[in-house]
Amino acid sequence: MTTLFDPSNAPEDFRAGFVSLVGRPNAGKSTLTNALVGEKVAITSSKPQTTRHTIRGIVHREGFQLVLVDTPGLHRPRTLLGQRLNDLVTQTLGEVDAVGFCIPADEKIGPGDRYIASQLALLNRKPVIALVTKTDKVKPDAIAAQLLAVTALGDKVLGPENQGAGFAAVVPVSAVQGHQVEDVAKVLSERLPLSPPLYPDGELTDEPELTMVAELIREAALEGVRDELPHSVAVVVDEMNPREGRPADRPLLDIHANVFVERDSQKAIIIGKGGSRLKAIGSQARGSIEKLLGTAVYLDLRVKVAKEWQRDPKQLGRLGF
Ligand SMILES: Nc1nc2c(ncn2[C@@H]2O[C@H](COP(=O)(O)OP(=O)(O)OP(=O)(O)O)[C@@H](O)[C@H]2O)c(=O)[nH]1
Ligand SMILES: [Mg+2]
Repeated sequence: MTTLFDPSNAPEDFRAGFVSLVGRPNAGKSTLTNALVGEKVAITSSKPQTTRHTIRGIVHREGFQLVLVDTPGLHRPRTLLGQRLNDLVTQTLGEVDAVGFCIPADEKIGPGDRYIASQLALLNRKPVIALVTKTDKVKPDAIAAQLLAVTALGDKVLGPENQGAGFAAVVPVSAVQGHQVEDVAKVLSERLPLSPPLYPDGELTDEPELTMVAELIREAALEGVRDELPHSVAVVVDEMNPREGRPADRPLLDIHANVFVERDSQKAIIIGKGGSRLKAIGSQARGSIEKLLGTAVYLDLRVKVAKEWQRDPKQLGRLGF
């Protein structure tokens, strides 16, 4: 039975709204998004600048619905792509009810964090909650020291002269160990306006399937590559069709996708010796796509060179940026 989405019967004290997660590249925003949503809606990797578009992850809890907006890491841009990603984050910040500022527990606060804090200070009293991520990576005394340092950063940058009173809260969390994740949900929810739910129960993201499939392929391609190569990889799904003539109880989905890199040398790396790396990418991606879609998949991957696409406005457009 399908029930129509009817938000009108929500309790009067129900809260719903948008919270953007921001922070330096690699701070753990997407991992935390997935932990809060309870399913993988955003790809993650140890390479900085993994996320390249805003991703909505919907957190359903009793009494509130939190729409998380995972964003690309804010950084000093070196390419047109980097510039566009930063612009996207700034634009997102204007549209949310509160901001979760992710700062890893295992790295000293740096110029990148101070720059982001100064940008958040411009938001005119929008509540900013600092989230000290990856607490499982350090000892308790280091967590305590980082909480103090983060609080001091907030007091300095979001202090009275900036029309604020520091961070609205500072919460330590480990998304990987699931430690304090619910505390994060609760603290963020307190900043949401009274509102009926915005999405039907059970809807976890508004990412189109095609985008999620392309992202899972990119995630697989990022594994094991180094240096500039992760930044050079882009994936476009050309076709996704049910195979004709399959028995109804054993459907198969044909997916044709292109993996773009910027140079011939990178193409050789992605393909690997005798095609070995491409094969590994394909089988890892196929596994995660099958898990996402719940159906068997035939995945056809091609590797193509799009010269210097990160700097080329025309190519960026073609790749969806
Ligand atoms: N140990 C540990 N590692 C974490 C935790 N959260 C994230 N990581 C790791 O940190 C790396 C970066 O995580 P992401 O979630 O992709 O970071 P991000 O902030 O979304 O990065 P960008 O999209 O590049 O801006 C990955 O290797 C994660 O596995 C955590 O709670 N504990
Ligand atoms: Mg990310």
